[in-house]
Amino acid sequence: MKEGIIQSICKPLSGTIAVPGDKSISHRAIIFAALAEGKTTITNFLESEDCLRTIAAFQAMGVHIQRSGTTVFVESGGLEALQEPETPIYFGNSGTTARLMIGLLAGLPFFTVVHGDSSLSKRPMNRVVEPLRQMGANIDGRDKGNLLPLAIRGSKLKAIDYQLPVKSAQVKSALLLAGLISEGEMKITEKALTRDHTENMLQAFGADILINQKQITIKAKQALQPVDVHVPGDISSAAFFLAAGAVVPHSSIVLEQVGINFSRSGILEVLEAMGANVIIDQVSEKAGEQFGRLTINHAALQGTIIEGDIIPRLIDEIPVIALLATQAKGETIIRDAAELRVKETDRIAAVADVLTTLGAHITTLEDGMIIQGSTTLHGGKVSSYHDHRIVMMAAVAGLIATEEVIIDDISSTAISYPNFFQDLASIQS
Ligand code: SPQ
Repeated sequence: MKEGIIQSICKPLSGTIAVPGDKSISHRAIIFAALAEGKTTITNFLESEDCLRTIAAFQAMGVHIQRSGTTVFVESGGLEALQEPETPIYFGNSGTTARLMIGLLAGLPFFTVVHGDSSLSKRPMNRVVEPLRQMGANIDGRDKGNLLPLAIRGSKLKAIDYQLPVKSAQVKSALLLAGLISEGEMKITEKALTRDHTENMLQAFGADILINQKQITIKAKQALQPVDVHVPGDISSAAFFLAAGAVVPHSSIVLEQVGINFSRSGILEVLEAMGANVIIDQVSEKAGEQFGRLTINHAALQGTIIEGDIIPRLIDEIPVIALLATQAKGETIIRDAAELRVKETDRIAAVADVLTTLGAHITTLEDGMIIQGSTTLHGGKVSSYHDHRIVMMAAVAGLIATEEVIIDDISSTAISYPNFFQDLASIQS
């Protein structure tokens, strides 16, 4: 446990930050580099606890992976060379590692046991286990295979035609990985666009994949070709500085080389709808991923409605959007976001608890919340819920609260943004 005390700031925030590499893309870069035969170099890799779990999983299967800061060198004999791990694989807190690896392990010719920390052991795995079983997977575990630990006896999988019942990039990606190593042609249809980094990376590594609106078709048994990957800055990490710049008077913050892939950048549309002053320039593209420079200047905010297909494009930013809403004039309604209840913690309950402890007016809904603004936040002691996104949201709240905000444990920032507090301090001087 490491307590964090955030003092309210009396000066504007200003400066330039290069937020660390994107967590979702860092995981996928390791996975595809390990499946391709040959050498891959990954730059601007996110050195965080979650992404290191994905590296460790492949090292346990015999892949050579070395790190030098944020550069990672992967040398693999390809899919066929992956070996049975001798001990259970630990996924820590990482839902992405868990879901994607289960999809892959289900079709590999060996036995694996996978487990995670107490938060991950409560998160539903049925969403991947159930369609994998339809493909012929042999998976068992607590709650009939819904909860970690799981025992996976790899088997020959058959491709299926699957309509995703949940709007989840992890489920889509797990099934794309399973599809890659199964017999036949796999078709996956989503209800709404979720982050598409797996599809982009499959294409970059030379896979034959067809994307037709919301349907993705992938052919089985394809050999991937190694390709170097440069990971963009994580927009989900940038979101905390976008919020800080928007709410601290007279602030101006520049965020360099942020990933602004459409399937991830819903927060930019919400900021615009709320009246925030965001400038996007220096836009470029590499391997299907867009990068851009974001400048946020303080502005008066107004409430808005966030619902429907935009939700999966900003799901991880909802905690900090809720904080923005406390500073916006009028009401903000967030709906269709029941998925928040099965993240590292129940993020609807956690956001409401932390922000109401600081004086916000929030009504929770089964699938979202209604926030009345604008409110002056006062100080107080809040729980981190051991959730990195809750800690960082509470830290930004602390900048504008009238007294200090004490967060009981800030150590979970190691999951996605180990240097968050150093970067926050760098724009306060
Ligand atoms: O990896 P994990 O723990 O699931 O991480 C989170 C996060 O806040 O960092 C969610 F808790 O992000 C998920 C995201 O919510 C990362 C992700 C991905 O990389 O594919 C997809 C989203 O989850 P889902 O369940 O909607 O597919």
